[in-house]
Amino acid sequence: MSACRFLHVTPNRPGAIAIIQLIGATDPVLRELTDQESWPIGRMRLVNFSGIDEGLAGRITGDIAQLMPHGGMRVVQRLIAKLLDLGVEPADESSLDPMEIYPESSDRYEAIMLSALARAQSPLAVNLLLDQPRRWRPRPRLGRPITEEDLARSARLNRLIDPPIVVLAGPPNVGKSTLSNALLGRSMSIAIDMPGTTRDYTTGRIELAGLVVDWHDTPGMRTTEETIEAKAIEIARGLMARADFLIAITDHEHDWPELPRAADLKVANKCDLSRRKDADVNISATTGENIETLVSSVRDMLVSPEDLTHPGPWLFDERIVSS
Ligand SMILES: Nc1nc2c(ncn2[C@@H]2O[C@H](COP(=O)(O)OP(=O)(O)OP(=O)(O)O)[C@@H](O)[C@H]2O)c(=O)[nH]1
Ligand SMILES: [Mg+2]
Repeated sequence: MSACRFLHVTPNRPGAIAIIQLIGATDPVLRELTDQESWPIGRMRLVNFSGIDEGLAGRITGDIAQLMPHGGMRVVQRLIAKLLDLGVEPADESSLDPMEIYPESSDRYEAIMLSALARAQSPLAVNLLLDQPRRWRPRPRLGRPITEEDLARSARLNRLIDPPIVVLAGPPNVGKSTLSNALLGRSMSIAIDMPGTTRDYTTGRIELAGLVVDWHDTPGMRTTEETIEAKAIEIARGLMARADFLIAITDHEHDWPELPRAADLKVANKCDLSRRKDADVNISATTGENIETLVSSVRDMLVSPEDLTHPGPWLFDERIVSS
């Protein structure tokens, strides 16, 4: 059965239905997995996947089949474990023709779009990606060369597919972890009234008004004798330097932090106690005041409303150009 490979084509997060594509000699795998003997091409049927879940399965072409279990992470993990047990190896998506992975698509433009849709992390990517085949098909639409402006806009829009890195940096005790926890809606890092509470940086993937980002809380920037904390601050500085978006945060009692590069946004926390005039936005992580404004500012600066509504083509995958 080694001639068959699998590819999980729906995004790697919970959904209603997951799709796992089988490529190659699918027939024996389908038989083994479902206890159903005959697999005519073009017929989907309800099956039991080895007691793991009930779902749809069928052969789309001679060498492509689809398994559609429920989209819970656990079900998908167990089904993939079963496939590995059966000797079905994961396929390397980049080595496959998109039409092979998405045989239901009407052309290569649509197939490449579907592969981006499966990888895209941000809800805001969906409608924009769905419209891309229409924008890229040579006739009658894209009757012009790709411009520098298209490329720059595309690089920004790609943040809808690969989450950008957002880093929060500031002195100890100004409320970095409280803000991070409020945004995450769960306890990501320990926030207490003691400078130096966060000693290593913690990360969480969060959605900011439709844009998914990798959010990094960092330890308060200070000079310290403690080796581990000093090391953590050093690592955090490296992260700040390569962040897609750097937020400087302070409060009325502290200065702005010295950062390895200019901050993209200056946030003053604890506005319930006192405000700062030299901040771009005053917030309170504990009362929630202006948190929505902060969220939409970061979103708009990373992926602007102009980019989202621009009618031009989005170069979301190199392969779309040579289609
Ligand atoms: N009044 C008020 N207190 C806040 C606010 N945000 C955080 N605090 C308090 O400030 C203290 C420090 O908060 P943390 O979130 O731990 O601060 P931090 O910046 O992560 O601190 P380190 O990890 O030590 O760098 C806690 O007692 C919080 O409850 C706010 O908006 N208003
Ligand atoms: Mg902290």
